Amino acid sequence: MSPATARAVTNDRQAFYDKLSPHALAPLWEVLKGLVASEPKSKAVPHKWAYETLRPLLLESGGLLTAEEAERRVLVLENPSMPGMSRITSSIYAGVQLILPGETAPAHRHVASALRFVLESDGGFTAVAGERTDMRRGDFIITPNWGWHDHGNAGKKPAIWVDGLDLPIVNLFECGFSDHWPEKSQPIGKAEGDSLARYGSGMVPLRGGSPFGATSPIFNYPYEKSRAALMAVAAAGTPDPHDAVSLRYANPIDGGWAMPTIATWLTHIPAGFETKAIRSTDGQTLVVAEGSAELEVGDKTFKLVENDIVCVPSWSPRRVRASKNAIIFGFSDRSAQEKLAIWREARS
Ligand code: 1HN
Repeated sequence: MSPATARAVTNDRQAFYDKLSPHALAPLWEVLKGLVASEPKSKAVPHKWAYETLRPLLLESGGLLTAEEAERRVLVLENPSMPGMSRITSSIYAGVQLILPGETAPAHRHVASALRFVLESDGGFTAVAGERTDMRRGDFIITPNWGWHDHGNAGKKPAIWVDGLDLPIVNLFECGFSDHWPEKSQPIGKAEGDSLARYGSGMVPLRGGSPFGATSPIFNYPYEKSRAALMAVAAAGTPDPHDAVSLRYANPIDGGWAMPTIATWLTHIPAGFETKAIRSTDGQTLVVAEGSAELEVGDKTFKLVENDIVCVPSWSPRRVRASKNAIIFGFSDRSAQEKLAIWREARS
């Protein structure tokens, strides 16, 4: 085709496209390749939030407004490639929350499910659907969809934790509702430890499922128990080449992920151990609970120490090497992807 003919064809096509748009029509062939990629190209970029940088800024926010004024005093972990979109990966929201001694984050509920991974707490507590639980470092705590929840701090030091929510998923489907309890705190109708006693010892009540529907009936998986299990498994065998030593948090009713939309797990990497590259379609957020490690994500390498947070976009190859015995808490949208039968992984 001569350049003049090519120009004429382009002009004809453009003239045609201009006729389409007033009728809310568009030519698929101009966008097809972007819509159906040969493999995922995440909008998110790999990024590390160093706790050393983040913590003083979070504490500074504590001098500006109370937890009650803020409703939730949180610094959002914003993926640098998606500023203003309140998400750490394309489908998951994450933030770091602060409750100072004596403060209350008032009771509310929403369709979005939330998880907490506790970084600092000496008297921090949360109440979920009528049961209170102490928050201790390393605890994985769930706020199920539509469950009332409020947080407090009866201690003398700041309580700080990582929040993960499925908000981008709920908002994609446009099914978000929320509601406020008339008072600051909800009434407590259950004994502390009730859910763990009923569901957390390899036994469950003879009748009935989870009071939280598709979400695990256990709402605090204490670090003490999870860590002991992980380290016993580590002591009993050799680490997996790709997963090191990993256990996932399970719903005791059906053995599935603890939350219907968010997958959560705990990984131990022994000092000196290096995993082989692996990638999966779930965008991941990793929080260093113990030790230190180097994490390779695509062409970036992050040096990680305790409480550092890093995100791994969908389909980015990842590899980790522990410089000191490390324990990492991870969460992602894998739970939702598996239910929709779209999750994939590839190991090298
Ligand atoms: C929320 O309810 C909490 O309950 C934390 O602690 C973070 C971010 C967006 C929307 C709701 C909480 C949140 C949130």
